[in-house]
Amino acid sequence: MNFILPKLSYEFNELEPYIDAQTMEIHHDKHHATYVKKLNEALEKHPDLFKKQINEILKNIKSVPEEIRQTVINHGGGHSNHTLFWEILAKNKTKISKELSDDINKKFGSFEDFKKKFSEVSASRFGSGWSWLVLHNEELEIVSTPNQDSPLMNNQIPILGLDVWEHAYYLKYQNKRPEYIEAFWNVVNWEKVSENFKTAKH
Ligand code: MN3
Repeated sequence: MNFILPKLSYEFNELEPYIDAQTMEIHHDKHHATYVKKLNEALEKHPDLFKKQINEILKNIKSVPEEIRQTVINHGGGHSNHTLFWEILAKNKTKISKELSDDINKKFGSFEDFKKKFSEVSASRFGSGWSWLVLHNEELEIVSTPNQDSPLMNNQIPILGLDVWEHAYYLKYQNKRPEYIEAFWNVVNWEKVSENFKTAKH
């Protein structure tokens, strides 16, 4: 069973004006689709891996045959990262669970301090990559990965992720990554992030 491009649960234009429809369409239908296609092509050499979930493969990346490992890191990571990204975006789903809210306050001081630190990490990722809120050894952490590297390879469970590749924002924001990051906070699906946190905890 090949990996497939997941459908979005909202329309391309639904996150306007924060993330524009054209960016969403190209990002999902072209960029993400290409990661899925190249992942499938690579796994044809080792079809046993088709039986596994992509996140399981990434967690155990060292068990992936060396000849395809970097391709799986790039394209399997791309598939996993974008799948999470689409899910944690939405408009008007701002209700955060008490469990996550308490943990954020405990770890970062306040919700505003958390946002500030996450935004700084997102802005300072050099080149292409991602910023993440992860659960690592039962603790929340803000981390950043280059390219399409998945936090799962570092034994971290991603709860929230922000794509800071230029393809995620360049049409609307050009070189102004900080404006894209600021806009992102308006379209975070906190209900889904809370659910991710709960699943990761238990
Ligand atoms: Mn992307």
